[in-house]
Amino acid sequence: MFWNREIETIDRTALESLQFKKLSKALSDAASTPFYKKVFKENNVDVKKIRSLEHLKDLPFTTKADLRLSYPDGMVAVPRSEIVRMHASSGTTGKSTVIFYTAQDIADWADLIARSMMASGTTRDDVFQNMMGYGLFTGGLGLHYGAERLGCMVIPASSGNSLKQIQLMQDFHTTVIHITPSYALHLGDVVSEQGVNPPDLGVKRAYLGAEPYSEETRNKLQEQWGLTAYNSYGLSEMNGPGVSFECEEQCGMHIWEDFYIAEIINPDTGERLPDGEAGELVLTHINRAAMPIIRYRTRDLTRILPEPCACGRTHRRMERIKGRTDDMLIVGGVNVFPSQIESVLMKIPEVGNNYQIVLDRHENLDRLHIRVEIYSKMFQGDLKALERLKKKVVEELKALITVNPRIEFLEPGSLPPSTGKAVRVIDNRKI
Ligand code: DLL
Repeated sequence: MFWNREIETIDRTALESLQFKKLSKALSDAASTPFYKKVFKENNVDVKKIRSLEHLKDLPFTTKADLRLSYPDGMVAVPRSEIVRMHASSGTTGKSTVIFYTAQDIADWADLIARSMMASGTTRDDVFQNMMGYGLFTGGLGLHYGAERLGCMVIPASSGNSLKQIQLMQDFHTTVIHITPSYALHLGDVVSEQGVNPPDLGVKRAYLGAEPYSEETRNKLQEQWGLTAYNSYGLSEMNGPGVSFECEEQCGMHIWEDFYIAEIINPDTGERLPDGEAGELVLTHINRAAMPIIRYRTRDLTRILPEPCACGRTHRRMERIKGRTDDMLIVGGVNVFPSQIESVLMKIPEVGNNYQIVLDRHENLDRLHIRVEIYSKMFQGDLKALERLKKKVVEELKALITVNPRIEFLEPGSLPPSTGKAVRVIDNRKI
């Protein structure tokens, strides 16, 4: 199903010339902002000399630190009176980063989300329960406006308050949900505790995003809830959700290339990599009047899949995010991504829905400690069964990450539940 067949299936040559037209406008808008005026001058960039998409790679990157430096409005390209909304990222370290939108930017974003949701079959007949936080975070309002644009009935539930969520699902026959994967795992458990079988709620489709998760977690959630789950990727700096979305094929997320120019770079050297190679995603927003951002280093690691998709859309897809350049753990010299640990845990049926990775240093040696909730029935059996399970978890983890972890089994509900973005890693080594 297409929201805008013409743009979604546009041929690549036409798409590239549209991208170039929009890029030229974004660059001249950017050049009018205090931040880019300075950066372009320092780097001898004359935006008028950028005559093809290829030249983009000669421009400097923009980083999260740059956004902080230009806080609050050093990257704004329109008069204050044209701005109708701002969002901000959570900013766990330092100042948060603020993003601004004109009325047209908000309308365009809503249209993009409507396109994204329809790509997996959501229509005006659906009841859409939005369980992402409303407020400065983009997850709530971002999909809200898009779902309304599509014509769904929207339940602006926001995150948390699980019993209320379940009641809303039951009373209003929710068919589509938007939720972080960690909250979906937790909510599924709460539904079962209420004596309800999650598939009986009748939810058909889930949009999962805002945090990294593995294919195994998707499979687990699909089974637990009896629904089809689609991956959705975005970041505040690029509007929020809607940068890329999965279609009905569920095999990678279409990057909406009429809004964003995507590049993959080697995170160490900054050099651009060809399609198919894994590296850091760099995005240029070419469709936001209030705040153009050029070559933004997302820190997210992925690959671009250039092969055509069976759905007929010509916008290239990106693979599930493998991790962030800054969430890679180095344990005793070995690089470990939390997503690797999750992929092992979530395919073991006895393992429950929550886990935590704790790193310590003892006598100068790194120790990886994984605290895992397992289903209560495992604690009712004999100790030997628990030992066997522990051995299995350790062996499977060791085979993938080559580090020997210490595993601690916990009863369900022992770890703090997540209602938004989960905090999975506790690194005590820095202290
Ligand atoms: O999380 C926007 C969003 C909301 C996306 C709802 C999808 C759904 P930020 O708070 O700025 O924005 O965080 C952005 O979250 O750079 C990724 O590291 C991570 N992230 C977002 N979506 C995914 C995903 C929103 N599907 C940061 N898979 C990004 C993995 C994701 N990581």
